[in-house]
Amino acid sequence: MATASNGKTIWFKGACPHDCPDTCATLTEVDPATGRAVSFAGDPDHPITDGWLCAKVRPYLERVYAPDRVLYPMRRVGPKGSGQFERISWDAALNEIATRWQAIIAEYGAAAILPYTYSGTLGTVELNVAGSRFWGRLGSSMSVGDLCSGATRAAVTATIGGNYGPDPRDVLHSRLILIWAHNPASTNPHFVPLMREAQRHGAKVVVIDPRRSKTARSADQHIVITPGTDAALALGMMNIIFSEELHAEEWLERHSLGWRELRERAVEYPLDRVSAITGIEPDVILALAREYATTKPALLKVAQAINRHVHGGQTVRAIACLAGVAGQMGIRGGGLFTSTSSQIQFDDRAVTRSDQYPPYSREINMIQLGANLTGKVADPPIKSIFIYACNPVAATPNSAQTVEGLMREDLFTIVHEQFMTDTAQYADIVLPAATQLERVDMHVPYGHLFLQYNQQALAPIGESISNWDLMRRLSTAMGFTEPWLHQTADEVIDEILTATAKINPRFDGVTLERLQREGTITIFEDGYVPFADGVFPTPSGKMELKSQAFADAGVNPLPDWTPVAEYQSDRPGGLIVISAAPHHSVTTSMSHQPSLMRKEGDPHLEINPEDAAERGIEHGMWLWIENERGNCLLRAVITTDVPPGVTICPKGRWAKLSPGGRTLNWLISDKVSDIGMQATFHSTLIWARPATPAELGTAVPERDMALAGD
Ligand SMILES: Nc1nc2c(c(=O)[nH]1)N[C@H]1C(S)=C(S)[C@@H](COP(=O)(O)OP(=O)(O)OC[C@H]3O[C@@H](n4cnc5c(=O)[nH]c(N)nc54)[C@H](O)[C@@H]3O)O[C@H]1N2
Ligand SMILES: Nc1nc2c(c(=O)[nH]1)N[C@H]1C(S)=C(S)[C@@H](COP(=O)(O)OP(=O)(O)OC[C@H]3O[C@@H](n4cnc5c(=O)[nH]c(N)nc54)[C@H](O)[C@@H]3O)O[C@H]1N2
Ligand code: SF4
Ligand SMILES: [Mo]
Repeated sequence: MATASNGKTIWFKGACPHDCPDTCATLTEVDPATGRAVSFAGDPDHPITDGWLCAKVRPYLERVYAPDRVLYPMRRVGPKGSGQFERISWDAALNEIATRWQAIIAEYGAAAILPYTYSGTLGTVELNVAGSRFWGRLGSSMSVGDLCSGATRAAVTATIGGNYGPDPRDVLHSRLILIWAHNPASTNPHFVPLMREAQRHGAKVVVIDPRRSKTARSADQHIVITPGTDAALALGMMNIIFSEELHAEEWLERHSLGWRELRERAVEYPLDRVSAITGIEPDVILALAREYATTKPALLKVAQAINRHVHGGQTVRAIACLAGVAGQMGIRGGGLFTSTSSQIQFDDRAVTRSDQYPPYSREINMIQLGANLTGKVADPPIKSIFIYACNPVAATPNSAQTVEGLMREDLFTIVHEQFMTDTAQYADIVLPAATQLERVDMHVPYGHLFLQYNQQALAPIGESISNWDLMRRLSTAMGFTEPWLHQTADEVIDEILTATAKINPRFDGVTLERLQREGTITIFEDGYVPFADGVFPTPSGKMELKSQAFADAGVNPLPDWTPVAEYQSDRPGGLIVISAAPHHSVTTSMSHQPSLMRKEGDPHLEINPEDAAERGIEHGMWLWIENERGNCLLRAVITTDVPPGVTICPKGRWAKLSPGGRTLNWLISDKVSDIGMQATFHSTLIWARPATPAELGTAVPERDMALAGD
């Protein structure tokens, strides 16, 4: 499997597992004498990775060999949350889990057990297979809802049939690139060189974002918009396009549903109204609408930020519809690019083996974890939670309630982790998790169209174990003997590829053996453009501008705009806070890695000089940030990168490494979006002022860490 190079070291092909659209192809160099990885790099032969990795993952070996990795099973010995653990054997850990679970099942049924996982890894085996088969067999409750992209998925599925995005390299054919609520310079880095090349060849790059992001800084035009008003902008643009007859009438007539009704809806968004809502000058909106409708091809690239609002579903729908109205769908270099994750679809039954067990006993909304653990869910109550590949204390809304729930004496909490995170701290049993170099997996990217394999480069370090191997061990401990609970990762991949080839001709000849040999497999031919034939995988086969799916869900079938209620607070002095992606970590993964956090600086709040002056805030000061849900301490970064009234607090800090022991997620509500059961992080208002000495107390240790931008 491995490629020998100079006889001394061996290279292994892998895939970056993190939640990032780039799914980079990696190369790990291992010294066979010691079995240690000695270098880690991007694959130069991969068309998107192009031989380089982002700043976050370049030091991956630091993570693999970190002195603070969790390497052995541990049992809590101190009070809950105290972080006091003793090492135990795997046999003891599995025995305790099986015994406790059997007792819970006997008294309450398996629905009292809740698996909780999210995006620590995006591998098919480690996320999707490990997240379904064992739990289905156990008959546990299942977490539903989404921290990331639920409203987007609901909106694009209703409109165009799924997450069908183009090959990112097709941006080289674009003449206009509209980057809407997206910061690829941090969050989709391998798209950026492609976009720059298009820009050098004359394409214009426009960024619509409340803040001057890294991406906005090098755009040709940055349009500053009031957060949560994007649906009004999209509808206003459609109104201009329709009224000036710049819409693609012939295409709409043949390939869409409901364009005349949408035209009526758009009339409700005249220029003056849209300008007042969005804070954008009328002539800027007018020029943008005309330019977008008349420049072909124009790529509309949107990520997840706008779906993390209370009306996220309608907002994404409005933007998606705009691409159809302007006649940009189905053309190379044009189209809508939210995600490519639906492009490569496996036979789902082969992944989950859902034909082998009854439907999950109960669905539990994962966004409201704290509420569910503290009584919202009662019949039966959640008696045990099994958390893996995620860090809900730091990444899920309403952290105070999450902690309250995890402190319950009668809750049996197991956390499978690589590090002693804010969440692992509250476990009764901690189990050691393998990293990507220590396991096999297969990856479907959400930002390009290649299928990737991840070879195992290293033996698991310490007594760590992959997610799927853990499910196999749990199956044995629970006495489950079905073969589909005991296959190796490669056997699982083989089964999935074989089953998929029978239903999807693109998988002809895509075998495990080929995947292992080549590492990266091309599933789509050069020149493939989604919807080039005007056919959409929606119920009508058309682009659904009027959506029955939304109507069925009790949401307006035509896109519309609704103000964010929380922004309309009667209490003066509120500031909108957006927890955008940090440059040096992926949410809370890596937020404890010293080399990366030195670059990220102290947990901070970017605030406009006007807002700072009004509140007596000086650059570098520690601030008391609060709202009715909670509070935390952040350092002030005064910058004109954010407009008055809007602040940025990069997401993903660890509470236990933050002064005061809390993060912004103590202030985030667990409300869900209009559709798609999505968390609404960005629909948040906060109040900020200098922290008093009493509030700071001893919270800020004697150190002077760098501040972002210093
Ligand atoms: N305030 C605010 N909060 C947010 C957001 C926001 O915009 N604002 N964004 C949200 C978004 S978009 C997302 S996707 C979520 C992400 O939230 P989470 O899914 O919780 O992801 P991470 O915070 O990256 O934590 C992943 C954890 O998994 C561990 N891990 C990695 N690989 C493995 C593995 O293979 N096995 C096991 N057992 N563990 C592993 C890592 O060490 C890490 O601690 O956060 C959300 N949180
Ligand atoms: N470096 C790094 N990369 C990551 C991640 C990370 O944490 N760090 N996280 C990964 C994950 S889990 C995800 S989901 C993706 C997210 O990828 P992105 O969505 O690109 O990242 P964000 O920073 O959340 O949001 C992008 C921009 O949207 C803007 N924005 C917020 N609200 C609004 C609004 O109402 N209107 C408009 N027009 N703009 C708005 C923000 O100011 C921000 O600049 O990135 C992935 N990649
Ligand atoms: S986080 Fe993204 S850009 Fe960085 S190595 Fe992983 S896939 Fe590539
Ligand atoms: Mo995400």
